[in-house]
Formats: sequence, structure tokens, C-alpha cells
Amino acid sequence: MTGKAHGASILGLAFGAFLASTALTPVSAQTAAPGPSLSKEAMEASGKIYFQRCAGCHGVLRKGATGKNLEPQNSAKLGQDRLEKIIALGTEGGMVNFDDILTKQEIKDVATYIQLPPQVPPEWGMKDMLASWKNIVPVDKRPTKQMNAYNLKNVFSVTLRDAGEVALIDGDTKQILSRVKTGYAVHISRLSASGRYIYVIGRDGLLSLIDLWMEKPAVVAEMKSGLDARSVDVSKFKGFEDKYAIAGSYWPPQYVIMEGDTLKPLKVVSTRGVTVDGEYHPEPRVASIVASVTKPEWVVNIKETGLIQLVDYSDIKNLKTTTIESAKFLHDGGWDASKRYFLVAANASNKVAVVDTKEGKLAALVDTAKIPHPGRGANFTHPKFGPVWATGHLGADVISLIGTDPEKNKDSAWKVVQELKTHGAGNLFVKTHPKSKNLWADAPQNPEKDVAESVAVYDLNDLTKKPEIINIAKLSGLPESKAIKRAVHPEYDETGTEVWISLWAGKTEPSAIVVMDDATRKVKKVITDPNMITPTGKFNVNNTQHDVY
Ligand code: DHE
Repeated sequence: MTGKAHGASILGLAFGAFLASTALTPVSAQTAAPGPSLSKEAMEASGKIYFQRCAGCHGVLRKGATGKNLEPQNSAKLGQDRLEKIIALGTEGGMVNFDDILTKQEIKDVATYIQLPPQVPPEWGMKDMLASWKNIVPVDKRPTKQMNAYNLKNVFSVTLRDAGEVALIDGDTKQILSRVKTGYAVHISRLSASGRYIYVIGRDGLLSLIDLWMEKPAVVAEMKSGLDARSVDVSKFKGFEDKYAIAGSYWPPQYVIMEGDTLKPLKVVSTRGVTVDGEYHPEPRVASIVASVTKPEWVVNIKETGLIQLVDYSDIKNLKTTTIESAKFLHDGGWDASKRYFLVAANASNKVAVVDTKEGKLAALVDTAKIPHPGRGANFTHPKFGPVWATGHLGADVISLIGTDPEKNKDSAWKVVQELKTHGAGNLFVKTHPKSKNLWADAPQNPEKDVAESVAVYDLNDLTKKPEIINIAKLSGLPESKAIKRAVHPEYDETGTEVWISLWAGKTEPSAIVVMDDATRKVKKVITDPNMITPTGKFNVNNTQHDVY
């Protein structure tokens, strides 16, 4: 079974169960009344497409988040023709075009589907999780020391998005060490506090635990943590290293705490509830999760409620949670250089929320340009404003620099102190390294091919200089094609001297990882392979383990 088929079947099963359990009126009955209707087959197919392609931004219940509310009272107003056009061509508001991914008939059916009442997927609780849990290599059968000769600190876990796999690549030799089957449309990798285990979460909620100490690193445990998920982290506080893991779900809206070395589920906590505006929300999804090193806590960001939870894992039977009000549609974020403050984008509110994890309080809500999207952001010391954290934007062609030192640089703290002009909107990730004097920014969501295939590089010694714009696709030597090869997710190696950039092409086209020399900004190596299918995120073991960015 290919990775693609493997992933699709897992999601298909979940979705089949969801469709079978839905309390919706049978479609044939709906056709009796005038208005939009679909055959049973078209309904199922459109439901799958919606769940896989649309729910991430619009929500399973279509209440809206980064994307617009698509409940029937709103979508029906737009009407079939307008909806088909929007799905096919996208909008200036950030909706991408699907005319190169879906057939005309699929677009037509999805346009109809979103005018019908949303289907409610089933819940996924402790029983389901335990039934899905596979302790493939029990802890006492695992190696007691590293059994391979790899320089593990410089290994990269690379998301092969549409293959449902990660590739483990040796950062020193640039060789693919192994490809590991994981969940559908894999999202992120995170490292255990010890650096021994990699945790990989798929969009289908399948969490895979990879043991880097094995002669050939492989999956030693897996567990389906939800039906739709994006985030995972581990316990990093002293005394709790590798003890617990936590995975957040989009559906059902909840998080699960697990044993760190086996993934056995221990506790499930729902995030349904009332938003910062005081209104009940049935689908407050878990966005980013990050582990503190100064307290036994996770920072759990709940997208739709705009609430940030500090979850204290020192006693999970008597779980204590501090709930911090911020702004709605929390998404991704990272630590400041001191690792006391966590900065998270409330993206559809055009704000960055700053949490003081020492005090357990909101430090600030910073207004930014449109739709901040930091990934984990980038930290460096600005010649004028002191320590700053940088975020790019999906909706604006700037990088915002936010001052992060309220002690010594009080006037700059929690303000956008400078905006750096980029080569275009549609940025997803920015990156630097403590040993580097460069800041790299991508723009993969920009509709212009040339912009999406390029990165901007800033000289941190002189931020008055224009950035150098480098077309990574042209440098890669991959065959020219009409389709966009999106340059995405710059990631440093352990030493901070190389920057790895994915060229994310279509499923059937050649993709690559281009390794740039940070000092000269020239190509050092292009990593290609027939199995390098849709590489996106890359997670260097050392930098991810120690939150270096
Ligand atoms: Fe991501 C991080 C959600 C689409 C690549 N993405 C995250 C996080 C969230 C999230 C909540 C933070 C996790 C954490 O830190 O715990 N992403 C979503 C979506 O909801 C969205 C918009 C739509 C969807 O349906 O999934 C989405 N993401 C994408 C992509 O299309 C990307 C570009 C390609 C891909 O592989 O799917 C993508 N997201 C990433 C990456 C990170 C990420 C590489 C981790 C960045 C890092 O450096 O930590």
C-alpha cells in the first residue's frame, strides 16, 4: 500500500464513519423540497473534499475562522454560480484557487454541498484512542543506547505532505536515511526533550513516535489522537523529560495527554466552550501547542475562543489550567529569545498575543499588519530596538518586528518597532539562527509564480538595506514547468551555517530541498529523489528540540 493510499484510507474510514453516523436527513428526502440537492455519492465525495481541503480554514461546522463562515444562511446567499467561481478561482481575501486540483464537476458539487446543512462528525474519545493505540516496540525491547552512527543532532525530519510520510535526512551527508509511514497529509514534527524521539502528527490525527536510537530509526508507537489534528508537543520541564506528550485536535475540539514513550492516552480534555466575546462555540479547535522549559506547563492555543490555556502537567489527575483571554483565531507562534514569553498569532484578528509564562498572564496584544503567520517566528537583536521577534504575514507584504525586552528596552516592548518590506504577501515562515546574521522569509501563498518560488534574505547587520530576492526554483535545476514550485519553510541546520528550503511542487511533479549556504547565499546542494513527494516542513533535531529560531 502506498503512503498516499494508506493515509487516504485512514481518513476515508473516519469520514465513512462520520457520514454513516450523521443525523442529516437522507439526501433523497431533501430533494423533495426545492433548493440545492446532491446524490448520495456526490454528497459523500463532496464531504470528503470539504473535510480534506476546506475544513482547515472554514471549520468542520463551517462557522469560519481564517476562512469565511459557510453556514447555509451565508453560502446560499452567494448562490451556486458565485460559489463555483470562488472555489475555482479563489479570492483576493486569501482563498486559494482549486481549478487545478478539483474537476469542474467536483467544484460544482462542493458549491452545492456548502449550501446544505453541515454534517457533524462523530466524537473520538478515550475508548477509540485506546483501540487505535499500537505499542509497536515496547520500551523494554528498545535500544538502551544509540545503535547507529548518525549525527542525530543534525538529522532533519521532513514532511512529505501528500505521501503521508516523513523522510529522515542526514544533515551532514544530505542522504535520506529512511522514509517513515505516518498519518495522512502529515503536518508537523516535534522532538522529545532528550532529542531521542520524534513525534509526527498527521491531519487525520494519527500520531507516530519515531525512535532515533534504533539502527534504522522507525515508528515504535502510534495512536490516533483525533479525526483532524495539527499539533503535538512533549513535556520539557526538568524531571518530566520524555514523560508526557500532548496532541491537539481540530475535530473533536480537544487535546489528549499521553505517556511520552508509548503514546498510551491518559487524559482527554475538551476545548468546547465560550469565546472571549462570551458566546458559546461548538468547535474551538486546538491550534499550536508549545512546552515551557521554566514550568511543567504547556501553552495550548484555542483558535475560535481566543483563549490561551496554560496546562500544568505536574498532576494530571488534578489538572490545573490557567485560562488567558487574548483574541480570536489563534494559530501558530513561538518563544521570544528568553523563552519566558510566547508570541502567538491571532491571525484573522490581525494581532499577536504575548503570554508571560512566568506570571501566567497576558503581557500584551499587539496590532499587526494583515494575517500574521509566524510559524515559530525568528529572534534576533535589532541594532536600535534590542531583542525582537519577527513574523511574516499572509495578507501583507511586510515582516513585523516586535520588541520583546520589557526590562532593558521598555519603549520597544510589545510594539511593532519596524516593518520590513518583503517580495510579496503570502508569507508563511521566517527563520534565523543565533549564529547567523541573516533573516530568511518565504512567500509560498503568493499567486505570482516568481514570488512564490522565491525567498527574501535580510542582512541583520543593516536592516536599511533591501533584501536579496533569490528565486530558489530557478537555482534548483528542476525542469521548468507552468506549475508553481513553492519555496517554503526555511530551516537552519544545527550549526546555523546552512538554510534548507523546500520546493513544494504538485504530487506528480519533481520536488526538491535546496540547501543554501547562509554566508554566501549560494546553493550548496539540491536534494532530489523520486520519493521526494511534496516536501514542506523540515525539522532539524537540535533546533526543534531546543526551540532555536
Ligand atoms: Fe500548517 C504549523 C494549522 C496549512 C505547513 N499549522 C501549523 C500549526 C497549526 C497549523 C495550528 C502550529 C502547530 C504547532 O506549533 O503546534 N496549517 C494549519 C491549518 O489549519 C492550515 C491553514 C490549513 C489546513 O487544512 O491544514 C495549514 N500548513 C498548512 C499548509 O498548507 C502547509 C504550508 C504545508 C503542509 O505541509 O501542509 C503547512 N504548518 C506547516 C508547517 C508548520 C505548521 C511546516 C510548522 C512550522 C514550524 O516551523 O514549526
